Amino acid sequence: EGNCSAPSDHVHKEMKHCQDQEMDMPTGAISSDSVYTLAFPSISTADFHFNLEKACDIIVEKVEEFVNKVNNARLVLVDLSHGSKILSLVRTKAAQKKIDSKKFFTFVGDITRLYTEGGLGCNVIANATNWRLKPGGGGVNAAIFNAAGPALESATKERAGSLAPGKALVVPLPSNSPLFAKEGVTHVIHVLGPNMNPQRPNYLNNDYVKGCKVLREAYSSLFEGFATILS
Ligand code: AR6
Repeated sequence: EGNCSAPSDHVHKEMKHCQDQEMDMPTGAISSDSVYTLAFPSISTADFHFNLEKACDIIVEKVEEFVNKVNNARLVLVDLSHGSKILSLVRTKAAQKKIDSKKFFTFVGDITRLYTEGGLGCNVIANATNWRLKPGGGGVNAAIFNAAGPALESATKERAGSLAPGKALVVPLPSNSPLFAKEGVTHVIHVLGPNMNPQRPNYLNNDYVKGCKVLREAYSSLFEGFATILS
């Protein structure tokens, strides 16, 4: 078994700019016409300490809403390890809800190396960021800003100086960014989730009524942002 929980025919290049690779695809794979792919991490569930079961319910609810609306796109929830609790919770719940596994699946890997290390072409990736939209700080935010180089920092700054919890910001990646050149990523969507970590700004003090509302809003903003790229 590979590192992908999706059928193996999905682990192929299906992006517009990779159409010359079409013949690599096994029969039965999605027609490679234009399957836009958004890879996203589980927002708020590591450094921001958000409850995993609650996050899982929200992820699957929002994914289901999105995949029912859109045809030429798919969503991939990514985490670093095979032992990822959130991936296994979401996989189980998505299967229960019979979500189409061509339109949504989970994947183990570094979100900055999905194509070069995992063979998964993703043209858009989401970042679980901080309110200042600043590089560093650990987690997926540090990894993405690092891999994308200074081009992402300046492209982000041009668009916004900060982000409110629940909001997302779509940033087209300049073609001189290594993440564009090597991985084929054309856009990064920064998302700020709810924070349940007392050491971080906008701490919600365990208020999960507010927290769940903000996390729902965060995924809505993320998927709406992705939809603007599709249209
Ligand atoms: N590739 C894929 N998934 C990753 C990677 C990676 N390279 N790195 C982490 N994850 P987190 P948050 C997973 O903590 O909880 C930052 O410092 C990780 O296992 O990155 O929203 C920001 O600046 C987890 O499943 O984000 C903010 O201040 C998920 O990504 C704060 O952390 C999110 O973990 C945001 O905290």
